[in-house]
Amino acid sequence: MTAADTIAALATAFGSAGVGIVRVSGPQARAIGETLAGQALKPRHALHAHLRDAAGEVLDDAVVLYFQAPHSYTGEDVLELQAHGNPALLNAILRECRRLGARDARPGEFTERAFLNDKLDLAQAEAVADLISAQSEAAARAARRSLDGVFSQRCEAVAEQLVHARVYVEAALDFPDEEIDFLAAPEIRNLLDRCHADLARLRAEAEQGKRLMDGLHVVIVGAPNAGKSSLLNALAGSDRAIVTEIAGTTRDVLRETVQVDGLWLTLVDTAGLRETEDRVENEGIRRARGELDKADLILAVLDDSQPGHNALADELRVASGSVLWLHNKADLSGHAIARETRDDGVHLWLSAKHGDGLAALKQELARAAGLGEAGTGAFSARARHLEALDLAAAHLEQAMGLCNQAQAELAAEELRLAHDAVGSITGTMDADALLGRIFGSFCIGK
Ligand SMILES: Nc1nc2c(ncn2[C@@H]2O[C@H](COP(=O)(O)OP(=O)(O)OP(=O)(O)O)[C@@H](O)[C@H]2O)c(=O)[nH]1
Ligand SMILES: [Mg+2]
Repeated sequence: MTAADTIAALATAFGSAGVGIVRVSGPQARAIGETLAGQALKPRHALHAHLRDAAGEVLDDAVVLYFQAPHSYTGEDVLELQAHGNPALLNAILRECRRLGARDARPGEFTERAFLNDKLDLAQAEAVADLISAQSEAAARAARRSLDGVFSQRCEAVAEQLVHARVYVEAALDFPDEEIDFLAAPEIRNLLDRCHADLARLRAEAEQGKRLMDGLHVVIVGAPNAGKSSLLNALAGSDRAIVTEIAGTTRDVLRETVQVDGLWLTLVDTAGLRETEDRVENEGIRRARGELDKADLILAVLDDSQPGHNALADELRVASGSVLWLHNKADLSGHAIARETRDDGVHLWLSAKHGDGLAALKQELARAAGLGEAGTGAFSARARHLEALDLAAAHLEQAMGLCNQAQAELAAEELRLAHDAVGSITGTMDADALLGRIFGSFCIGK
């Protein structure tokens, strides 16, 4: 399907650069290119030509590429003009494209056309935007995997199971006398159980993928003087926070965005938790506790040279994020740099001041952020996908209960809704309502 109108936009970032690319897609793309270049275009040939305006003035010399429908990014005729990366010049080329019949593309419109022409499904189209905006190599790789269809295939596998279940339950409707036997059969139970487990696994992986895209929100808490600010500085690789031997040095919440081994982390340093009469410090402590709920991961810092009751353990029992226990000042306590898994989570011994054990900490951070052991396997995902998977799981659970009660008609409806929810991720179902929301967040020219 080719749209009636032809769109044009700058495909490279706006600003001075060696090369700037104007992209054109639609039925007039070829004619526009041939007029500007003054010669015929062959598909997939790099033509070096002078681009001229209506008066015959040379705008620039450029490499002109023409991709014939459907073998192009959008599935339509596409023209790429690779000119010098000067904003004024590129604007002039765009003006000529408009004069020759193109209109300015809306944000994400090229990718929207690719979706409409079945070049990409919806999750892949979103992965294009995620790839462009990925803040780290790990995130970019995950987006690349989603763009390659890894996430979509996983969704389709679950959708396939739901189709089987639907067929089975709908068949039960056709044999009302045997409905109860149908729904109580082990086949359908096993099928629904398997589907439920697969959905849960996919949800967990998608959440990791989302975390990888968003970066990890890490909150550092602990008693005064435990070495929280020292830890922030060690991870940031520079003295961002004030460190002194005085307990109660940090009084406000300090946020630093740092990249650790290719991962983006928002590190939040907080005031040491303790009972105090100091009003300013108390406000800092109140804010520190407020940060806990927003954490993907809590770094609970203990002073290993000051053993005693771990008051932090009581404090963190209420917090939602997962906790990593850091026994700091191992250089003073003499404890070996080590890692232990205990009931309350992973414990690491380290020295923020001297940098010992930091490598192991970075590994734990990578794991928490969604990177596998070898840093592979993850795919990118978004909040929208998680919502859809949650919705699918809720409907599936309803259906499972209804099957147990031999309510075939209601179970069939719940399975349809679960199927719809999974389908909304790749856009095989109910896609139209989502288009505006998804493509509206793209940059123009993509
Ligand atoms: N020997 C040793 N000293 C450390 C280590 N980490 C921090 N310190 C020292 O402990 C003192 C307190 O460090 P900070 O990083 O300011 O501690 P904090 O937890 O931020 O303290 P508050 O902001 O007061 O809550 C400083 O004198 C640091 O140099 C460590 O691993 N080994
Ligand atoms: Mg501090």
